Amino acid sequence: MDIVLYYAPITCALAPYITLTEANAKFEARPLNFRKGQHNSPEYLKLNPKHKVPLLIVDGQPLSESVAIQIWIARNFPQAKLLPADPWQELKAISLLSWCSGGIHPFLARINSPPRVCDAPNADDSVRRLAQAQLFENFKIADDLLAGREFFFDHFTAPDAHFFWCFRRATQFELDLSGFKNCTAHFERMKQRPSVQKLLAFEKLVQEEFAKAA
Ligand SMILES: N[C@@H](CCC(=O)N[C@@H](CS)C(=O)NCC(=O)O)C(=O)O
Repeated sequence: MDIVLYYAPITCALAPYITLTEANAKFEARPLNFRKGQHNSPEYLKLNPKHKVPLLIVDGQPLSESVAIQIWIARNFPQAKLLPADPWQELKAISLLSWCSGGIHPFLARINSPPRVCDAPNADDSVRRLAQAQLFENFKIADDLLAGREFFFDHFTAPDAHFFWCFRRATQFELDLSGFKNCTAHFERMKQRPSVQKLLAFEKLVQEEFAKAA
């Protein structure tokens, strides 16, 4: 099986990089340089007209959307137990993945780039303030879910990787995250995992390459 992951530093494509690594999958991570608009190139748009990462190519067939990608990885590498075995718990994990992708990520995107959602003059601060309030409401829910636990389930699963990305993205903005003690502990725990360390080393390398090419 030939697996390619289109990836860009900082982005939510970090999450499938982590789970593919946890699964011990042989895959090629193909970095896209967003600053150079590589995600909008005609070649990439043929693969993903939504011009987004992550994108998984399996034996030449593209699969977009984090949730589907995570389920594909979990199904194809069952030994990694990336989703809980119990059917109900598995659905709870898919629910968490959907929440990260559709319920948390959009607020991070708004904080990162207010003009993408509002072009009224001088609206940036207001967009950021509202997005932060909704982000924090979601982080409070995650903080409660993580109380007294190492992971969302009884072992590391795909939602841990996706939520790790969400929280990490929030740490890159000037936000006071000190109220989310369990999320912070989860974040620190995740950083210790060999898969995450491999990802962070890869990200650094890619960023250095991009800086040279700037
Ligand atoms: N719903 C998608 C969202 C993916 C997404 O928004 N990716 C961002 C990076 S975090 C991206 O590629 N943005 C580039 C663009 O919108 O042009 C998923 O969960 O996979």
